[in-house]
Amino acid sequence: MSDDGELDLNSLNDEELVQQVHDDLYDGLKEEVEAAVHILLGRGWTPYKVLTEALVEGMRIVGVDFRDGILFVPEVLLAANSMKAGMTILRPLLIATGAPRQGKMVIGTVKGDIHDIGKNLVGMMMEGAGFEVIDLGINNPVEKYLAAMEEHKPDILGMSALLTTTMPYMKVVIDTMKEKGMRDDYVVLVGGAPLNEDFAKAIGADAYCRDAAVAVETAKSYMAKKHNQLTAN
Ligand code: B1M
Repeated sequence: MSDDGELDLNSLNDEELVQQVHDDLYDGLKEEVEAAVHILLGRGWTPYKVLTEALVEGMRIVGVDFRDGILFVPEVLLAANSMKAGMTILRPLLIATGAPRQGKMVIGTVKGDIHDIGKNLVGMMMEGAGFEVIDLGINNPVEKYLAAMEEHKPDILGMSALLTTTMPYMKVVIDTMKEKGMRDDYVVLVGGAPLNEDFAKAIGADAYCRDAAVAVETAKSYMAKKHNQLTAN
């Protein structure tokens, strides 16, 4: 504690500081979260370690208490804004890896759903792995996905859904792609907390991605397959 009673984040060891980030995220203290992210980076933590151990884990705890009715939407919004502020610091570091160009992805959260933290994280990690990412934001109707595919000609379409009520909309998008005869022109990757492999298979997606790291690995392996097919022809 400093003389004015404020907690000096620098005085905490790494473990205490990460615990403090979880608490500050929970309390929606954006500036404290930002300060701690800078401190951890200054101590040599990789951006990915800060992201997963401090921010994502903090948000997981928020999610548990949201589910249990201990936290409500306004508090969770503050926590989400603090998380986003931390991610804003990490983004340029995560994307500046100099990875060779891999391919292009259009990604967006489906219609009716405004959750975007996971999608943003996937976008950041994909950029870091060398993908060009076109982020359509939240609440996307099928028309918006189709228009973006037409305009940007990506290799991959990524869709995110965090609600059991919005995840079926992914099938609407895939079915429309089939109707238009364009399904096989794209790799469709889906993700979001309520999804699983079986669901992805049932709706006709190419793969379910449990988290951002899996999304990157899955996208890379599809790009390698595509490359091999092109060179074989
Ligand atoms: Co919402 N919410 N929320 N929420 N919210 C959940 C999802 C919920 C599980 C909470 C709970 O009850 N435990 C629950 C859904 C229940 C269900 O459907 N089964 C829920 C609910 C009910 C709601 C509202 C309906 C609440 C209400 O109004 N009464 C409402 C709905 C609004 C809407 O969308 N129409 C609502 C609103 C909100 C806030 C606005 C307050 C806020 C969102 C702020 C924002 O995103 N800008 C919010 C938040 C923050 C959450 C929780 C707490 C955290 C989500 C998050 O950001 N996680 C969440 C609880 C939870 O998920 N356990 C919850 C961190 C993030 C890094 O993880 O998003 O899972 P995640 O992303 C991961 C993977 O899933 C994967 O990779 C990411 C990174 O590793 N992934 C992909 C995600 N998308 C991918 C796409 C890909 C690949 C991988 O494409 C290739």
